Amino acid sequence: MDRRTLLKRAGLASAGLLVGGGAAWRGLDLLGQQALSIAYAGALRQSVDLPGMPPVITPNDRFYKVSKNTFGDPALDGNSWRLRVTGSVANGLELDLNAIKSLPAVQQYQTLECIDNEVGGDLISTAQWTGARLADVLTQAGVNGGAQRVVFRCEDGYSDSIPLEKAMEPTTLLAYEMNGETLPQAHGFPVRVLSPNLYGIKNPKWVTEIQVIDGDYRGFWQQRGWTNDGIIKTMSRIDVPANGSTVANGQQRIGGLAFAGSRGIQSVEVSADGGNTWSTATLAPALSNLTWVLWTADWTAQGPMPVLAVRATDGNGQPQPTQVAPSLPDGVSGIQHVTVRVS
Ligand SMILES: Nc1nc2c(c(=O)[nH]1)N[C@H]1C(S)=C(S)[C@@H](COP(=O)(O)O)O[C@H]1N2
Ligand SMILES: [Mo]
Repeated sequence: MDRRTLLKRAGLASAGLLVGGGAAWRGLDLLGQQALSIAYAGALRQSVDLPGMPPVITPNDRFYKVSKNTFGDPALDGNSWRLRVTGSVANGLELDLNAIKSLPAVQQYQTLECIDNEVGGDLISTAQWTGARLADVLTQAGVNGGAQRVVFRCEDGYSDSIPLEKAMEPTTLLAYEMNGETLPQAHGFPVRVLSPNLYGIKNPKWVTEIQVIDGDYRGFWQQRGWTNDGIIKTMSRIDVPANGSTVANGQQRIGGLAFAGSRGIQSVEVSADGGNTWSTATLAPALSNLTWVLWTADWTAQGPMPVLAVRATDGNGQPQPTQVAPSLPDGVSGIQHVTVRVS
């Protein structure tokens, strides 16, 4: 079974962002969930006021879900759960959830994107995460000289790895909270790894073992032909107007999002003539340099069927790759086109 079939069978590829009603969600969250942290509620207010745009933070129950587990995800017990640190370390460790939570807590806004996300797709979401630095755990274990990679093994038999250098970055986390709530089961309860700038495959859920190794490692998806680097490609998406919708002649707004891992977005451009001419969009402030940015642009709609397009440039000045590529082996590239009818 290929990856897409696997995901489709699990019925998960379609569980993504709410399309439409972004503003309504924002209102609901601000009024309905008093438990939300002030920082979270404040950040949510930075959502863009244009019907059909996603909120800048994705509510937990709207966050995209992907796992290989067709017949159900692990349901771990937070009390008996242990995280073992093994391999090329001076002291092997066995930590419980309290030990992880007693380490200095880091809060960060970060966008996750599946490597199987299509051009214009919805397997991308943003949350405020809370967790411990993986570096703190590795330092406690004492990584041996010569170690090269860190392997994560999970309750569902999933595994993947990242370079030791990446593991030691202060933004690589063992996360146990999502948007101010206990990490939901579907997202890896009790602890998942967050590796900013790397696709979802490198962000393992239900992690039970961290193994430091000297050599290379091929994880679950690498054994099935997928990349072992997993660096997020710069992407951009049009949310408003929807493909195939009808808009009124005259002044309109286009809106969407753009994401470039931890590189940030420098600029977004939109085209209303299928990519012949481009103009600069307005960027909403990003919640952090690890998140997507929301953008809008004014547009004078003229008929009969204009084709809109979007492209982004990352924080290093690198334009989004426009060459059409499939998701296998290292993520799609290409430009999204949206065709509308002008009434
Ligand atoms: N243990 C485990 N972790 C996993 C997976 C999995 O199947 N098992 N899927 C990965 C993939 S492909 C993605 S895109 C992200 C999705 O995270 P989310 O469901 O919290 O959005 O989890 C990753 N971590
Ligand atoms: Mo994924």
